[in-house]
Amino acid sequence: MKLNIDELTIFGGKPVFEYALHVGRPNIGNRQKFTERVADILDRKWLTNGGKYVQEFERQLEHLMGVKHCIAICNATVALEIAIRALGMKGEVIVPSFTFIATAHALQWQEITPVFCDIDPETHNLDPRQVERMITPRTTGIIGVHVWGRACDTDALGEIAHRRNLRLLFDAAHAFACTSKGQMIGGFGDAEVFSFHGTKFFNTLEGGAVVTNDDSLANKIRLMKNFGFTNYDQTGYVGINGKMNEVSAAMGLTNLESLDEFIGVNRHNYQFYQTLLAGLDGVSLIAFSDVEKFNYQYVVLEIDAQITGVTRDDLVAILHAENILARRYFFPGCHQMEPYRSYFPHSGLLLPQTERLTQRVLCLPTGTAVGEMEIRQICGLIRLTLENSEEIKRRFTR
Ligand code: T4K
Repeated sequence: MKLNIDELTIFGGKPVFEYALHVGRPNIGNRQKFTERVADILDRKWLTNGGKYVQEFERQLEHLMGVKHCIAICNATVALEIAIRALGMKGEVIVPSFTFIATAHALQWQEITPVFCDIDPETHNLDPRQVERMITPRTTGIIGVHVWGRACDTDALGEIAHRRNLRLLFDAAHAFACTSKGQMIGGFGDAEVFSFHGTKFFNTLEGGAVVTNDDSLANKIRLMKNFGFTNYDQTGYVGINGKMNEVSAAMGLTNLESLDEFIGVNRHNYQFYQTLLAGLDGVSLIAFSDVEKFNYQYVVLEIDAQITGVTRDDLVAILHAENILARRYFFPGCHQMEPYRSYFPHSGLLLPQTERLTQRVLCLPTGTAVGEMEIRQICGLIRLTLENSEEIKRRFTR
C-alpha cells in the first residue's frame, strides 16, 4: 500500500482497515486442549475453590518462576488488594502515577493513601531517588510497577525498603515470563502480583496471582483469598473471595503450553516495527535489553511533537480513523484521575517526568492477531503522517 495524504480517512478517504486492530487482543492456545479440560471440569463437577486445575496451575507457575509460592487469584486488582492487606500496609504507600489505575485503586479501596512518585524517563519505572524523597512517618510500603515488562530497579528499591523498614511489593502485571538480572520476575521484594487478564500476553480469561518466597505471607494470602477460612467453621483473618476458578486455570494451563510461541510472535512483531520505524525523527520505540527475557507485549512509541510536528494525540486520532486503535497507556496518569485529582490537585508539580511521558506515549497493536501486513500498513501510516506534518497541522482539526 502506498497511500497519499488525501486518501487518509480524516480527509475523506476510506479506512485502511475494514476491521478494528486492537491493542490487547488475546493470545489463545490450543482450543481442543482447552475444551477437553473444560469438559473434564464439567464431568468432575468441581468448578472452583482450589480444584485440581488451579492447583496444577499454581505448581507450574512456581516452577516457571522459581518461587516457593504462587497463589492464583481471580484478577490482579484483587491480588494487589490482598497482598497489600497481608503485608500490613497502611497509612501511605508510595506508587508511581504512571501505571494502570488498579495499582492506586487497590490502595485507596482500603483507605490507604497512594503517594504518587515520579519515574525515570528512560525506564518509565519508579525513580528510587524520588521514592526516598516521598517517605514520611506515615509511609509503610512501596509498590513498584514493572511497566511494559521492564523491571524496576529492584536493588535500589530493596535497599530503601530495608533501610526505612518498609514493605516492598511489585505490580508485575506486565512482566510475566520476563527476567531481571537473569532472574525470573516473581521472586523480588516481599511479593509480586501478576495479571492474567484477557489483554495480557498470557491470559486465564480473567485472573492473577500473588507469588512470594515468604512462607507465612503465602499462608496468610491463601487464607485471605478464601474469606479467611482456617477450617470448615473458623476464620483467622478478614477475608475476601479472591479465588480463581477451574476454567480460568484450564485456560492458563493451555496457554502455558503455547508460551514460547506467543513470545516468539510478539518478539517478531516488535522487531518488525523496529525495522520499519527506524530513522523516523522524533519517534522512539522503547528498547528491550538483549540480555534479559521479555514478553514484548507492549509496542510503545514515544512521540516528541517538537520534532515530529504532529502531537501524539493527533497521531492517535489519525490512526483511530484508520481503525488502528492505538492506546495512550497510561494517559493521563493516576494523579489526574478521580478521586486522586481532587484529593491532590497539585501533585503534578512533583511529577514532571510522569506529566511529560503521559503526553508522549502510545501503544500499537501486536500479538498473535497482528501480522507483517498489518504492521507494514501501520508504520506506513505513521511515516505518511509525519512526512506531511505541516499539511496535517494546517488541514486537520480534532
Ligand atoms: N496493574 C497493571 C500495571 C495493569 O496494567 C493492570 C491491568 C492491573 C494492575 C490490573 O489487572 P487486572 O485486575 O485487570 O487483572 C486493559 C485491561 O482491562 C487491564 O487488565 C490492563 N491492565 C490494562 C492495561 O488494559 P482497558 O480499560 O484498556 O481495557 P479495554 O476493555 O479497553 O480493552 C483493551 C483492548 O483489548 C481493547 O482494544 C479491546 C481488546 N480486547 C479486550 C478484551 C477484554 C479484546 O480484543 N478482547 C478481550 O477479551 O484495560
